[in-house]
Amino acid sequence: MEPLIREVPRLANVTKDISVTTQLRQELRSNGFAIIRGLLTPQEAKSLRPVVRRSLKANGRYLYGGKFQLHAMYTTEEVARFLTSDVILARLKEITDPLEVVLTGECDLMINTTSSWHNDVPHHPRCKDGSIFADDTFRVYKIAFYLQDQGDDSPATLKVRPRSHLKGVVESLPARGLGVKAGDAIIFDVRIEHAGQMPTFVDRSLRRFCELAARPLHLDAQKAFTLSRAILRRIAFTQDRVAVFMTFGPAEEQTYSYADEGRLRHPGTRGTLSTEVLAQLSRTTYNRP
Ligand SMILES: O=C(O)CCC(=O)C(=O)O
Repeated sequence: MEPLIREVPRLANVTKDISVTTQLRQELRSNGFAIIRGLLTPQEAKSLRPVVRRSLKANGRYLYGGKFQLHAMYTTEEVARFLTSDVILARLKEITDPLEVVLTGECDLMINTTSSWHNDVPHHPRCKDGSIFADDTFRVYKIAFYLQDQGDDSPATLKVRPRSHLKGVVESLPARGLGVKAGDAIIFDVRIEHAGQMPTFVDRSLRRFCELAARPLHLDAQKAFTLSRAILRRIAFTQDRVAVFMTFGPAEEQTYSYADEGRLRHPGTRGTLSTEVLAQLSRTTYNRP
């Protein structure tokens, strides 16, 4: 199979400029997010889009006006190859260094879902007393690849409240849109408040209508919402919003317990992967002994 992403010898891709790495880590620690520009070439990002679409078509769930798939790297060979490629892992290792990088196994694909403000730790036991937000040693991150250009002011752009990873849910913190080009990667602390594409008035009305109409007609309301929204998007020539997300952290207890929590909530799914990819996943993904 033709690789989606350049084959780079292990460690050859580590950034030569130590100040770039230091800045990346500082931004993550203090702001709770950072952008790595051009991690993928535009061609690589373009080749990934049909892979994500196919995977979502075969496996995804209708949700929030789009489709969403959990644990995609366990079902889709090309996604697993891409996310565990040396190009990606070497950059993640720069963040977790001197510890090895560990993938938690959370890996989501999405197309056209709508969103609201949230963080990714509401179910974590240390979220209830807020102690997770006071812990500056906590380093669990998500890497997000949006596979189309999204300008700073576009409704499609990921929005974050910088520094909220250390404060919890704080609506008064100003939000910032993270404009990206296809191929850029956004890394964010799983504690940060963030939001994807907000539903418009039309989305909210359509959703309400689908919920009301679905019950008597014995339809799946989420599916009806997604499909009717897809028709509206097509009429308006709106480009699909496609993304890949993966969670990682340093090889230490904080990452392992975050992974355990995730597995309790979403027990894993497994597809048919090649022996080579399975071996790569078991080398890089956390497995509680
Ligand atoms: O749809 C988006 O861009 C937001 C994704 C998100 O909130 C998440 O992955 O936690």
